[in-house]
Amino acid sequence: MRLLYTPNPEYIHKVLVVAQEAGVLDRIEFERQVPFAEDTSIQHHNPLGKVPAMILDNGEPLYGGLVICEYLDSLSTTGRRVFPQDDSRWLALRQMVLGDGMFDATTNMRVESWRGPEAWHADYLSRERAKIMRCLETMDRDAAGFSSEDFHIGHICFAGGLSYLDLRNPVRDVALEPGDADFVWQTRWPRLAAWYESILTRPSIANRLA
Ligand SMILES: N[C@@H](CCC(=O)N[C@@H](CS)C(=O)NCC(=O)O)C(=O)O
Repeated sequence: MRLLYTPNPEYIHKVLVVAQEAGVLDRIEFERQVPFAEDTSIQHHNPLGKVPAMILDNGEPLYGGLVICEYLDSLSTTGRRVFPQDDSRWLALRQMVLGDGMFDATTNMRVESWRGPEAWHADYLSRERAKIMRCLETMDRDAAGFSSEDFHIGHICFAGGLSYLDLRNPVRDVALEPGDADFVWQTRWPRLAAWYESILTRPSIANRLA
């Protein structure tokens, strides 16, 4: 199978973490694609023009990062599943959407900020900023219930979203509200930050590939 993605070891790619947890990393051929580059061909496989996208061994495309994650998990050779199949599934999936949704809001804020301040849609930026803040608040509350044995797709998406926010930090760069120019999420949500620090040592998370 072939994975179209944008390599960047500076943040945590959820699909790569799941592939490692499932023991299927060596079955994947990697293809670098940059969605906003002129020469990208992602749209031939994914009409949405987004990475990650995957071409399965039978030639069928699969897209949506979370769908690719669930597919890779279904191939697991390790006896471990990061998509729980029991009643804990719904909390894990809700947390998956929360972490991934924060990633999306961070991307939206960053892409809008490319226009330059004179062309910004301040109301749009403000809406995306508020989503990031509410997600962090909710993730911090959720982190209070995490135990060191737990590891599922929700944790992977929290780690992916937080690492991306660390890398891009559009809240700081756009600086809409007082205090945003120094925005560091770890200062405001130390409990979430402590959990994040602990998860960074897990081999599938520590090994950033790319
Ligand atoms: N949460 C989504 C994120 C996908 C996503 O937004 N990827 C960005 C990475 S920059 C992209 O390809 N954007 C291109 C576009 O929106 O046209 C997923 O996992 O599928």
